[in-house]
Order: sequence, then structure tokens, then C-alpha cells
Amino acid sequence: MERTLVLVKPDAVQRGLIGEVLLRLERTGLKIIALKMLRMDRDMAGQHYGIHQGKAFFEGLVQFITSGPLVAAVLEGPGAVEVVRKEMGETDPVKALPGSIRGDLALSIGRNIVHGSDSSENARKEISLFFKHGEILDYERQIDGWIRES
Ligand code: DAT
Ligand code: MG
Repeated sequence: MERTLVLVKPDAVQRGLIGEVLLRLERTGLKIIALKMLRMDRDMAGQHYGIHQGKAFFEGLVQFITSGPLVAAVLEGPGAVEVVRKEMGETDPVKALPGSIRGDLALSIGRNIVHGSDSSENARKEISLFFKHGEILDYERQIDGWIRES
């Protein structure tokens, strides 16, 4: 089953939106199989956002993501990566559609509330940066038969 990494970023924590963001993602039917609060350090931020190293916004991005605690989660379900990206909306909240997390809750690209992996392969790498094996829980929910066919 597909998995994706979600970060409820420091702006959302400060604004009291942890529950709101997780609610919107959880109610899709995706299953939360790992969850923790932590503060990223520069080294971890560099690894997580390594692909953006050298870009004009990189330093600001690292400053922001390390500026306070965030919530990290692993969500599992069919099409988890795509479903979370759709719920998040476009990177720039001004362009993100109403109904999406960023469209409804944010205004600025550098304070855009939420991260979701952009591919299954990147999800695997990102998940391993945030969670040890034992922190990811393999469990069934009785309701799953009402959410997916198998
Ligand atoms: P996403 O978070 O939608 O996957 P991304 O991977 O392109 O977007 O960029 C990672 C984060 O970096 C993004 O959530 C916010 C920040 N960012 C991206 N482009 C930016 C820009 N042009 N100016 C400022 N911050 C930017
Ligand atoms: Mg990205």
C-alpha cells in the first residue's frame, strides 16, 4: 500500500492548525500509521530539502522549517501521494484552489502550512529521515472495508 510523508509545518503549529490539517487529510480515508512532533535542525532540513539547495529561497526555507516544532506523519492508502498533494493544493497558496489546505488556510509560498511527498520513491526516502522502523505501525481498522475494496 502506498505511503507518503506529511509535515504540518511550523507556521501551522503556531497558528493552532495541527488538528485542522490532520483532520482534512485523515477524513479522506488515508490511515495515519506514524505521528510525532519534533523540531528539525539545519542538517535534517538540508537533507529533506536537498533538491532545493542552491535556489534563491533555500536559506529562507531552512530558516523557516527549523524555526519551531512541526508535526510529521506517515499516511497510507491507495494513491496516498496524489491524494495528499491534491488536498494540499498548489505550492503557492495564492494559486491553490479553494477547498485545498493551502487555498483555504495560507497566503504565502514561504508559509504554506503543509508538506507532502511528491512521489512514492521520495516518500520512502523522506519517511526514513523522520521515522525509525519501530515508529511506523502496521495495523488494520475495522472501517477499512468501507473505504477501499481490498
Ligand atoms: P511543494 O512543497 O509544493 O512540494 P516544492 O517542493 O517546489 O513545493 O518547494 C518546497 C518548499 O519550498 C515549498 O513548500 C515552499 C518553498 N518554496 C518553493 N518555491 C519557492 C519560492 N519560489 N519562493 C519561496 N519559497 C519557495
Ligand atoms: Mg516538494
